[in-house]
This record gives sequence, structure tokens and C-alpha cells, in this order.
Amino acid sequence: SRTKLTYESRANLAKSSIAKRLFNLMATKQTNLCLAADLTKSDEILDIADKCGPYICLLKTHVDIVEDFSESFISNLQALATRHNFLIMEDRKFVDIGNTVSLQYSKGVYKISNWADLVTAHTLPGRSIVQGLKAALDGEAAVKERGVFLLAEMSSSGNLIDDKYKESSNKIATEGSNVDFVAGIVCQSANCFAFPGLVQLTPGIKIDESVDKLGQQYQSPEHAVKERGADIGVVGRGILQAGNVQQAAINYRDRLWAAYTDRIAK
Ligand code: BMP
Repeated sequence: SRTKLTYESRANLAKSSIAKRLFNLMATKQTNLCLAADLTKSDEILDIADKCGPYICLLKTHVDIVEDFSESFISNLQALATRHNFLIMEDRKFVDIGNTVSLQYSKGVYKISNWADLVTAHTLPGRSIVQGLKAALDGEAAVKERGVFLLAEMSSSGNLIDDKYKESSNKIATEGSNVDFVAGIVCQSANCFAFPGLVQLTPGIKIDESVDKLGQQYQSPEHAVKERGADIGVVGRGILQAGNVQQAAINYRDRLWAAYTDRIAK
């Protein structure tokens, strides 16, 4: 199964250029940690990106919660991504018809397609959501530098996703003209998809808590990677609310990476 393969070998199987790049980055930097930088001031995000940058493969933003958004925030974040060698994912969770997501992806205040290496999208609208995102990009070379992660499951309790939805999401990820643009799947379990060229991104990871007050459900880094098939573990408040965020990032990186090396060894 895909969970037994190394990230290097999966890079070779990936059909999306950015999934290849991400798998290789994880392997060389030896990290499968994604920081969810859910902070509302751009300076706070830049500060934590600088402190945690050396230990992450991916920094995930929710740009619509930033109160002082500016173009310099984006260029500073991109400079940190280059300096520390991580990719940027805007967790926009697009969910509309192709034409609308195409506009939301490339226009408006945020112009997400200009700067986010990766974005997320729900599969609820069907396969056209992937086509809509691709349509916002200017030509094949631009498509190669970008990618989408499709949501096939959520971590929140009582979410409406069932097995059939999960299966159909997997189909959308792997069918025909979508394969060069779909880099991975956001999900909670190893049976969400089989194709080893896709990256499994799993949010809802925390060492010392099992839930929050608003429906979030957490699992440990080890459980997420070894039992649930996570390739990248997403950690937000587990790091953001720690007394020493850098030490917390190192701790999550070490535990997620050790779980991966255990997983491929057995
Ligand atoms: P935290 O570790 O603080 O609970 O943050 C989790 C992050 O992952 C949030 O940015 C949230 O939007 C995202 N997320 C999630 O928690 N569950 C999902 O199913 C999908 C997500 O993108």
C-alpha cells in the first residue's frame, strides 16, 4: 500500500509537478509537518513563519482572517518560504461552480493564484471545480507550478461526509485531465485513496488534547501517521498556543517524522 512507500519513491509516481516537489522537499528536509498559521495580524504570521520555517514542509494560511493584509505581507511570506524552503498553501476551501472559483482564485483583494503554491477545495460541486481552478491560470507552465488538495473527509464531529462522497472525491482526484493539478487529498484515514502519487494531508493533530469547544477532534501525531495514513500532519493551536513555538514545532516535527520512518520500516 502507499503508506509503506518512501516519500522519494512517491515523488517519482506523482503526476502533479508540485506534488513531486513537495514529496522531494519532505524527503530532503526530513519534515512532514504543516503549520496552520491561523493568526490575524500579518506580523504575527511572519514571525511564526520565521521561527518555525526550518521545521516545516508547508505553511497553511487562511488569508481572509488577516486584518492588515497587504502585498508586502505576501512578498515577505514568500521570502521566508524561499529562505526556509517550505511551500505555501492557502486553505481557501473553494466550493462553487467553475466560473466562480476561477474568479475567486485569481481576482479580488487576495489574488491567491499569484502567490499560493497550493490551495484547497471541496468536491461538492463536482469535477468542474478542478477545471475552474485550472482555467484561472495562464497556460501549461503556470498550471505546473500550482496544485489543489481536495477534501474527502473532515475532522469536525458530525460532518456530513459519507463513504460515497469520499469515494467520489477520490475519483475526481484521479480522473483524466485533473491528475496534473490535484496534488493531494485532505482526509482523516488511509482508505481515502490508493494512488501513491497523491499526498495525504491530515489536520486535527494535537499532543495533549482530544477535542476543542467547537467540534474539532484531535489525534496524536503517531496515530495520524501510522494508523490513519497521514503523509503530512497539520498542526495549528498545538504550536500557536505553546509557550515556546519554535520548541513546539521541533517536537511535532520530530514525532511526525519518527512516525513516518517507523511506518515505512515495518
Ligand atoms: P488546529 O490544529 O488549531 O485545530 O487547526 C487545524 C487547521 O486545519 C485549521 O486551519 C482548519 O481550518 C484546518 N482543517 C481542519 O481542522 N479540519 C479539516 O477537516 C480540514 C481543515 O482544513
